[in-house]
Amino acid sequence: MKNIMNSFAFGASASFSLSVLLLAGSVAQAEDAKNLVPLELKLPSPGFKGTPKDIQLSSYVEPLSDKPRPAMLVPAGLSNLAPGKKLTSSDKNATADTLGKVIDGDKEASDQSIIFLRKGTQWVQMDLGAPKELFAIVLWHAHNSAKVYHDVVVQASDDPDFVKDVKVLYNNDQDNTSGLGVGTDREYFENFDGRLINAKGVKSQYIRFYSKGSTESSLNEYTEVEVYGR
Ligand SMILES: [Ca+2]
Ligand SMILES: [Ca+2]
Repeated sequence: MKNIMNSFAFGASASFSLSVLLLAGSVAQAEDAKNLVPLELKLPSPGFKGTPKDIQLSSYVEPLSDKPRPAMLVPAGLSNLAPGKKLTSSDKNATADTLGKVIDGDKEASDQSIIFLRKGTQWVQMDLGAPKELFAIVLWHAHNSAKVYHDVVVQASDDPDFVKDVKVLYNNDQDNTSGLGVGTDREYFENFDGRLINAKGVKSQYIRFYSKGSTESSLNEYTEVEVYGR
């Protein structure tokens, strides 16, 4: 009988601690919800003008908009975590110096601002050094001409090999040609805005950016990645 009483007392106290934790979590969330601010981005100069040339498009490409993108609301006090972080790639010919250009702050449309990775499904991976809460990611492949990148998939994980605990932040590979799972996001024209991705506060140490060529070339281009978190 004593044992039963003990385990009851333990159970009650554990569930009390859990409630306190959940309450603390929701208080923090409520605090964040009160302090949401528009995410301020510094955009590069537009790289091309006019409507896209006659190019073959998927049925799930988003029309190119000429309206300013609405700002994303994020918790106050975030910063871009990307500068200085370690980058690796599926393309072993890409040196650390080359990959460094993806986080050097230069997101212009000029030739010197763009790096090239080989054909096929390729990725660039960022190691944040420790798990971070991620809220917004901005990705520029190359906006020197009107083109649409294929199989844009952004994943977060605490596993550097992306085998387990993989969280999908974006996936527009609706026909699953890269085999990472059927995406539900849309393809889009690259432009100076970059692609703004809502990471919804997921906590992860590694982020992987996949692509599989564009309507212009089977090579993969990367210009800049920004990661807003804390
Ligand atoms: Ca850059
Ligand atoms: Ca595809």
